[in-house]
Amino acid sequence: MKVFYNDAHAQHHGRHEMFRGELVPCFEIPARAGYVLQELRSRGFGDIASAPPVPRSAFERVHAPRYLDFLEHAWDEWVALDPKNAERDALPSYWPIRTFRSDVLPASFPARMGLFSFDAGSPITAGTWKAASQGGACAIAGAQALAQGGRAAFVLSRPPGHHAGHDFFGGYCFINNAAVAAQRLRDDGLRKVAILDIDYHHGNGTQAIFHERGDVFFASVHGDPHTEYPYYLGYADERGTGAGLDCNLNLPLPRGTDFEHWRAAMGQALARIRAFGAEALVVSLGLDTFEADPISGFRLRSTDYLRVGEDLAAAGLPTLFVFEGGYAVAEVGVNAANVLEGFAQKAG
Ligand code: 7XA
Ligand code: ZN
Repeated sequence: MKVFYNDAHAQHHGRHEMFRGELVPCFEIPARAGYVLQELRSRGFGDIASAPPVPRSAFERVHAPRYLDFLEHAWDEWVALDPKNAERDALPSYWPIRTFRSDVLPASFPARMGLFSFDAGSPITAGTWKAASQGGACAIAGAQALAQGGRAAFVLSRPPGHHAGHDFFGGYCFINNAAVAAQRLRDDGLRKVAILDIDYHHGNGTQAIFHERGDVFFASVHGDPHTEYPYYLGYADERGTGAGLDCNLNLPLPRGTDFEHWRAAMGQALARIRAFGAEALVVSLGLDTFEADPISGFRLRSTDYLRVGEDLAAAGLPTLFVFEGGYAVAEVGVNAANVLEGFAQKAG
């Protein structure tokens, strides 16, 4: 299996995020990707390469130009406000909630920071744009590998992507790698593409990007948003709209769900993807479903991830895995590699 490794990922290294009323060290840290890379190497996944940069127009297929402008220059604007800002991350503190305008682009950097975000948990750092845009390039390379006939590929990148929407960041995500890849598969000629999101957290950004489209099916198995982040999207009654009606499937599960019940939900999602007639599958691969994850609440064990990979391979589709969440840092490498190994063994 080809692995597209984002060798710029460590340039995004947030110091703090706002969590339960205080600034705490970030959960989403470079070591996460390091452990996955190390585990893949030790298991003999030999075909690990970086990806060539892509023009920004590749991201404009799913993201708004004014959002990308903001993201690309955010760090310089932040430091221009006060040279001491170079020593601290940029976090938003104001948001245009209902009744405010979002069509106006304020001159104020803090105001634009809030306009283009939905939480205070996603710091922008000196290397955020470099890392996130190179992650998008890896997603494009992964999609191309599939479009050229590959059975499977893995995008090993951070920051993750599935919470990032058409014009906003949040949930540690800036560029939506899974959405960029799915769009690229469509642009390369595939008629129908499915995205299966198995991260603990609902992929609100991905859902929103494709909600009105009938060519990209989005299915997600995740913690019930009544109690779990991102709270405001991910409910079972969200089925898509217009041409996208019934091309969206949310399967929220209660905190504490074990592998047996989680696996049944994933099976339901795969059955719908089959019925949709997808020609390729993009998997938003979050490993924060693991029993020891510090910010999540499902109960999957390390060996369960082998079965996850097998079930995904049994779907028989060209499959692109895209790394998302997973914060039990020491175990995230084993868990990710187990999915890929289970897939590879079953796919033959
Ligand atoms: O899949 N998404 C994540 O893993 C990020 C969840 C962010 C939770 C933020 C809690 N303050
Ligand atoms: Zn997550």
